[in-house]
Amino acid sequence: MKTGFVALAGRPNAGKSTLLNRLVGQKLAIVSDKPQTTRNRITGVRNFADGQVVFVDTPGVHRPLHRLNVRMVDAALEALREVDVVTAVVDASEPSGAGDRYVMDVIRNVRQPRVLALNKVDLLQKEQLLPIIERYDRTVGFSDIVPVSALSGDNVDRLERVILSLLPEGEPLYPDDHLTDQPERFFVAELVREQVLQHTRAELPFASAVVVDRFEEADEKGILRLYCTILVERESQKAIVVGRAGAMIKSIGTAARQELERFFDLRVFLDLHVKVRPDWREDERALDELGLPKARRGARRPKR
Ligand SMILES: Nc1nc2c(ncn2[C@@H]2O[C@H](COP(=O)(O)OP(=O)(O)OP(=O)(O)O)[C@@H](O)[C@H]2O)c(=O)[nH]1
Ligand SMILES: [Mg+2]
Repeated sequence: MKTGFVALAGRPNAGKSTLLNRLVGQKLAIVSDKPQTTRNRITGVRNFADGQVVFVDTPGVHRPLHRLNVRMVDAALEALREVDVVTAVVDASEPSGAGDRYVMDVIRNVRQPRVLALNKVDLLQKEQLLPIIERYDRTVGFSDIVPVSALSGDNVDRLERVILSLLPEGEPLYPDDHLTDQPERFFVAELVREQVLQHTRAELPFASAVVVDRFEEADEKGILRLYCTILVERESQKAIVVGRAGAMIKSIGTAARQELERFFDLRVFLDLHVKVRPDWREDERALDELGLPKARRGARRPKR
């Protein structure tokens, strides 16, 4: 049996979370077309006939302008030190620039075997692919480079075989029904935040966060009751999230409730509030309360 931890790392918006969900076969990480969607490490376990892989989705590596983003990038860099195999995820449909070079400098310096998942190949012509593969092969050097589409699932099975071949031998780390390390509350907050991201534009997606105030287990009618607060930084942002006569918060709530019902396979009552917490992105205490990972410099790999 092969077993171990595999990080999915790369720039914001490369498709890491889409790939995690595809690899695990379940929606564990929220996805959006805006960068910096993922703020925490998210684990997802996949069992194969010949092994068990703990995939670790990470926040996109970018130049951090707020304390929130410092924590996000730290969490990603730390994950790279803890895993057995690093999978760099690149959006092959985007021209490579300074951000890409920065990430590749980080990847070049990891000690573990590294694989490149060239993602979004559904947006490319076949003949565009070869020069990209050659460039990464020449400039970074990978054990393997696998073109994939996380969206369609195309070639993801090949990526899985490559990753398994690079993992150490060992017994499974988790029982085979263990899917993730994140608690249920985490998924509640994330699924609500996903709808905030989908319904808003410009600064708002970056300036909002979700706190679960109360999580009431399903009652005898089978209804799960969830009470959440959406944090924003300014009154003007609150006005947008609430919307005219509450129209926006209502449609965020309806969409989030449907996602939550699918996730928990239960009927859900969802209560949403909007609260202004000025500059929460710079506020270490707020970030702690939101469960954003504290930088643990020099942390060791997870216990086995
Ligand atoms: N066409 C296409 N789009 C994709 C593919 N994979 C992801 N996307 C889209 O790319 C966008 C970003 O996807 P995410 O999975 O959120 O990207 P991420 O790397 O996790 O982003 P951060 O969490 O912000 O770092 C979404 O709109 C996805 O639907 C793919 O293979 N093909
Ligand atoms: Mg993500």
